[in-house]
Amino acid sequence: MGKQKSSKKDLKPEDFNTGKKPVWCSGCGNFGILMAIRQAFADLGLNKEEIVIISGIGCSDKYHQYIDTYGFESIHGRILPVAMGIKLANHNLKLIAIGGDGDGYGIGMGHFVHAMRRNINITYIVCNNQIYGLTTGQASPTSDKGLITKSTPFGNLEEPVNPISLAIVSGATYVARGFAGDVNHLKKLIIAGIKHNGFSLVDVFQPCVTFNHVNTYDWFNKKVYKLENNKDKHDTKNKDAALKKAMENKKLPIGVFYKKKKITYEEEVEQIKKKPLIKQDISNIRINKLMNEFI
Ligand SMILES: Cc1ncc(C[n+]2csc(CCOP(=O)(O)OP(=O)(O)O)c2C)c(N)n1
Repeated sequence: MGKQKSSKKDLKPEDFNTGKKPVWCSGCGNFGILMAIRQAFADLGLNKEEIVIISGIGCSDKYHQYIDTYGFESIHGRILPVAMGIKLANHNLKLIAIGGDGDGYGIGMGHFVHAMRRNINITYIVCNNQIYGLTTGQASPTSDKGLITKSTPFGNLEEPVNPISLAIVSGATYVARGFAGDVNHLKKLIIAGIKHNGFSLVDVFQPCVTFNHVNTYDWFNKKVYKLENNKDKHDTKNKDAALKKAMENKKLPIGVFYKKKKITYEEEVEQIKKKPLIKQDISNIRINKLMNEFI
């Protein structure tokens, strides 16, 4: 945890650069997402000290190494429990959880659903390349049916998870999808997600140039369209309309699908709703008694 250097305001995107050279393959969609996140932090006027980036394990779980804020590298599939713990200890912090589709929609799927139904105020950015990148190209939960990968040499037999519809029905109160090839649009989605008071999901189409030769930049460029530019004027408050849009698969909508105002988990927890836990005097709590009981 922790390597932040400055408390000055009006930081520029490059001020969030740790100076470490990303290890991603050239052309990786993660570069676009990295740019969008740094720009979003700068546009929001955030200070390094108020942000914590939580990652898991995967190619898309290295953002804390390249963005100069607080950061914590957890384990594969456990991004959200760690993020929730930090949020409950100090809910004044901005919690940005970032990881891959394998991490979040595979091994971490249970945590994903429960974090959303709690509506805890965390922004979760999922770099969705439809493949396990770091482990060199196995099928992931969002791989299309029929996709040939190292683990599915005769074509993937399984239907993909639809994270957008899952998030809408599970209680997420801000559900958006971006594309790593449209950094400016993605930045706006991330800004709105961070400003939103509640659980926000930003699923991002992120081409893996090394292991996924189907869902490429060209493939996405031909398929994606922006919900906000569409002539049928999508209403982000309408859950049924959001689900209908989420189910589209000939063309792929990007933008905000669904947004709702709702009290957050941390605003409802009696013990912390007035003051973050770390600001409270706990000197009268006899920790030894507890320790003796449990250890
Ligand atoms: C508990 C556990 N299971 C499996 C692994 C092996 N593992 C590391 S990364 C990864 C998948 C990475 O895919 P994804 O989360 O989609 O991220 P990407 O690398 O594509 O960005 C797996 C299975 C692990 N590190 N820990």
